[in-house]
Amino acid sequence: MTSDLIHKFADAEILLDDAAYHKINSQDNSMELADSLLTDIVQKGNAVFLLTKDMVEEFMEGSISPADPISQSKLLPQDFDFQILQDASKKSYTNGEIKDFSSYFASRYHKVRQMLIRKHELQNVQPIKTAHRSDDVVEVVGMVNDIRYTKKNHKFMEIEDETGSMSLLVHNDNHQLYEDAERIVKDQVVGVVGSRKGTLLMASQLINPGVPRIDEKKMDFSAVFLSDTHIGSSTFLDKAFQRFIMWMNGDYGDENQREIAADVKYLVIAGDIVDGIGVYPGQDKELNIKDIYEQYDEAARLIGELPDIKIIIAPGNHDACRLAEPQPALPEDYAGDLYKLKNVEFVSNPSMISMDGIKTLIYHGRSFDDLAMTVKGLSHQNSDIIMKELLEKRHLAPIYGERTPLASEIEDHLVIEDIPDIFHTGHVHINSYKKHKGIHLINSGTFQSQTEFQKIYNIVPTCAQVPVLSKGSMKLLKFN
Ligand code: D5M
Ligand code: FE
Ligand code: ZN
Repeated sequence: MTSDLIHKFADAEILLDDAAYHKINSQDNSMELADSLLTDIVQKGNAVFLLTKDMVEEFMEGSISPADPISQSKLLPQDFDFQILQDASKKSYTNGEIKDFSSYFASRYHKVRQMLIRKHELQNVQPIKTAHRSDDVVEVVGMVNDIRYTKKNHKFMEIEDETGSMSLLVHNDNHQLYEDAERIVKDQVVGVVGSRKGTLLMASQLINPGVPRIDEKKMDFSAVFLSDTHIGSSTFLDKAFQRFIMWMNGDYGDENQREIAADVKYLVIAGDIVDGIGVYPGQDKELNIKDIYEQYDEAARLIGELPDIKIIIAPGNHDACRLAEPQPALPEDYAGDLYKLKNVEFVSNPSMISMDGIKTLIYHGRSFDDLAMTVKGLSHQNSDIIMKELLEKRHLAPIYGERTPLASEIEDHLVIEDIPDIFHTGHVHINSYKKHKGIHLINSGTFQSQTEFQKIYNIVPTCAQVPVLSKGSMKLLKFN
């Protein structure tokens, strides 16, 4: 019993102080109390490292109130409890000028640092400037600004905080550490433990903020995930999409599949709804609908044929939106007919929504191109592994200045501050699914067959395969 309690918190990487432990242990329902405390911490996205008696008492008095959602819960006749928890559309946008640069990176650094300094390995973090003079084991938090290899294939990294910069050496004899280092990318914020040798830090540990294991929430409905429909493209699979619409309406599939359809309450679309225009040279030759407004009209016509469930749409890099992330929600000027559908909600890329209490992080996935290109072992085929890596780094697009355009806002909206129950992405046109620490990682593939561009890059899409989280369990329905 006693050790169960301690183990429970240890598994979530949280230490209990003695008083907190006695407080919880003295309750009749100590294990349930522990569970709800952990759930509460996870739901708030607080990377709590040490739980004190005060915190336990505060929780028991119910005085920790959940964060206010941006929009009020909207109750529709079917009783949807839908909330938009995070959306960058309504935040004041800068014009992305250089002067916002330093505040953008400072925001990223401080948000991730807050998570890192709660880790037990980093209880004695010092500024890089003073670390240069320290003789003991050094703990620092820095943003990676350079990665190189020595002639003997050891790894060099330069990290930086507001007080200075420091070079790290990762020796290739230390296999585990070297493996960790190989997954570190430029511009990510990382914790480092090491010993100083002159001006160099010999790293012994590289620490990501990570995510704790979450308890799965009960789900008495089904949610469907789509992305990359590319409506308007000549390679849009209209017949398959028609079958999908029929299934959603209960008119297609076997009995089992129809039963799933009957439970569907939410549909999330993670970008590239239409193919757009002028996205790449010569795109017009591959378009059936060459007018962007008409592409959205067609999207509205198709989505209008779906049953009266809640539909959430975020943009992707083919949509009529600013490209720099965070991308604001689809503009009404372009997607007027979609806006006329009363059951559709428009959110930014990325955004966080709550579907009857199930928190879902939506991100199109543009940064996958950068990660697949940079990190050995990551590829478009395994976006679930990339998603896991991004969660552990607590950032959706850590690499700055490659293929993913990032707006240099005053605040970095791509830090994963709150831990979702579902992480939904698209972009790679290849389905993937994995459960990581209780979080569903879903990539919803595409409704577009292989394009000329994809042939050149040998990208083989998985088409018309729709992931459905049916009362908590993942099903992949095929419409091709
Ligand atoms: O992306 C469709 C697919 O093409 C997806 O697998 C990513 C890949 N893609 C897209 N743009 C690039 C670039 N610039 N380099 C490499 N791979 C890329 P979509 O967003 O639908 O065009
Ligand atoms: Fe796409
Ligand atoms: Zn895309």
